[in-house]
Amino acid sequence: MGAQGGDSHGPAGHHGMEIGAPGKAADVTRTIDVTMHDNYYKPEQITVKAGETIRFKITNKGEFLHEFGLGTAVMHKAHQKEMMKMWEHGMIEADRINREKMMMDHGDGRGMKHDDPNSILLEPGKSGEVIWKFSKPVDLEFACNIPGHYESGMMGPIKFK
Ligand SMILES: [Cu+2]
Repeated sequence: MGAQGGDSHGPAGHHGMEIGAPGKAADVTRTIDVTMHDNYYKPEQITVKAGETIRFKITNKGEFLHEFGLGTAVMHKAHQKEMMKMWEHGMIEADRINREKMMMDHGDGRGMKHDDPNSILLEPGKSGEVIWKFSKPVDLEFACNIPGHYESGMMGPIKFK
């Protein structure tokens, strides 16, 4: 899939401050359990307050590899392109992370390791957590950017109270 690149994004690609920041465990005021299935989440939407730090406890109850990522629709779109590359390189497969390939240098100098603090990638049966401090209200979504999953509905809105 080679959509035309080089569009009108402009130089500033970092939305970090808008969407909040990685949270500290000591600041967590609330835990939200999220389960991942093929291909949807429970709950279907999440409500937060500006300024609160939440621990998302994520469990993959599906049979496929899934991601829980926080971001704007634009960020998810960009991440989907990265995930497609990881898929093409065999770094991620339908039901597993290929750690050997994940560790290999793909020659483009920028490791494609999946280690963003706003996202977690989990194999079937695995659990993990993302701790996030939300700042101001923005249009946020939690989403799975594994090829085909977002399109099939594996995403939900984060609403601000
Ligand atoms: Cu998924």
